[in-house]
Amino acid sequence: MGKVSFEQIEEKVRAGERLTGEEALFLFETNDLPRLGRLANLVRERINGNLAYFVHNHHINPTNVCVGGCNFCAFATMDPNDPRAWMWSVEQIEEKLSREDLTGVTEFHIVGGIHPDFNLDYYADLFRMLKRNWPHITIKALTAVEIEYVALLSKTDYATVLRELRAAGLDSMPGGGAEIFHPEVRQVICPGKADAEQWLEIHRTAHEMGIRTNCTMLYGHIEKPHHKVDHLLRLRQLQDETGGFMTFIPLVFHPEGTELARKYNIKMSTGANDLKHIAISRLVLDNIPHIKSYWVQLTPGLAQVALSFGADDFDGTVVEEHIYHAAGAKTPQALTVAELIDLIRAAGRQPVRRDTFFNILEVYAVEREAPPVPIEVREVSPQEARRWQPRRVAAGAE
Ligand code: V47
Repeated sequence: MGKVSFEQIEEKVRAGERLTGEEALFLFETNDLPRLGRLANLVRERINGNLAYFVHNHHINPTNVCVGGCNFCAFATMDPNDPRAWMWSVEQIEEKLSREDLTGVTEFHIVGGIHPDFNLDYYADLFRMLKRNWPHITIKALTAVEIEYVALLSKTDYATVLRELRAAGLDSMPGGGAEIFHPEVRQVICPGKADAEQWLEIHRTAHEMGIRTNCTMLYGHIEKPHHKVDHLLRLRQLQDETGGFMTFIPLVFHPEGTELARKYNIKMSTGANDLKHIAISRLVLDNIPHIKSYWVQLTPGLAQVALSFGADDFDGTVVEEHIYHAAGAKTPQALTVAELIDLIRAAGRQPVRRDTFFNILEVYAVEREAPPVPIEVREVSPQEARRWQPRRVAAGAE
C-alpha cells in the first residue's frame, strides 16, 4: 500500500492505463472527493463526452414472492399467503398493461422474486404475450439469479434456458443479483441464492450468445473496501473476456425494514459516499462503457450531481418501482421524459434518449447557458463564516 499515491493514479488515468486492485483500494480509502470526482469526470467525458443518456422504460415486477431469503431485501416475502404478496398471471399482466399508456416506451424492465412456480413456461409465455402486443418494445428481463432458479426447476443448463427465453422474446438482461461476490459477505447477506461463480457464468453464457447485459454491486452495508475491489475486478475480468456488459450500476443499500439493517445497525449511506462509489466505478471499470446513476435510489438531485462524478446514464422513466420503495426510498415512482430532460439539462449535460443497447434515438438541445451571477467573495474567519451568506450583486455593479 505504501507505494500507491494519488499522483501516480492520476498519471495512470491520464495516460489511459488500467488501475490495479491496490490502487482501487487506495481510492476507497481516500476522502478527497473533489479530486476523485475530477479524475472520474475526465474518464467519463473521454468515453461519453457531454452526453447523458436515459431510456423511456416501464418496470414490471410479476411477483414479490421469493424463496431467496436475502436479508437486505424489504421487497420480497417468502410466504405466498402474506397479505403483501402478489403473483400475477400472464393474463393479469396483459390486462394491467393494456390499461396503461405505453406511448413512447422502448423497454420493459422485468424482475421479481424467485417464485417457486414461475418456471421456464411462465416466462416464455410472458415474453411471447409482450411481443405479440408490443413487438417494438425491448424485453430486458430476469437477473442471473432468476435464470439460475429457472434452470434448476427445468433441470437444464443456463444456455438452454437462455436460448428458449430468447426465442420467446428476451432481448437483454438487467444486472441485479450480483450484490457482493466475496463469500465473506455473500454468505451473510444472501446465502440462499446463486453464488458469484454462477452469476458470472450466466452472464458469460448470455454474452457468448450475443445477449448483452448489465452488472451491479450492492454497497453500504457490511462490506469492506477489499470486498468491493474484488467484486469490481471480477466484473472487469469478465468484461475483458466477453465485452457483453453495457452498464454498471452501483446500488446503494436502503436499510429501512430490512433484517440486515436491524441486525447490524446499518444506517443509510451519505451523498458523498454515493458519489465516491460512482467515481471509483468509473475509474476501475475502464472497459464498461456506461455507469448508471439510478435516480430511484440516489434521488434525482444526487443523480444529477453524479453526472459530473463519472456517471453518464440516468436510467429512465421507470414507472412503478417496488424494490427500493419497499425499503424506504422517498423518491417518486416515475419521472416523465420531460422531467428527465430538464434534470439532465440543469446538470449541464446534453440529454440523449437511448434504446436498451445505447443506440441514440433522440438528442435534445443543451440548456442555453445561464448568465453568470456575480457573487461577492471575500476572506472570512470561521466564526464569521457561520453567519455569512453570499450576497448577489446586480450585474454591472461595482
Ligand atoms: O439485486 C434489493 C437491490 C437489485 C435492496 O440493470 C436493494 O439496468 C438496496 O438490479 N436496498 C435489483 N438495494 C435492482 C437492479 C437494477 C435496478 C435498476 C436498473 C438495473 C439495470 C438493475 O436491487 C437487487 C439488489 O441488489 N436491492 N433490496 C435494498 N433494500
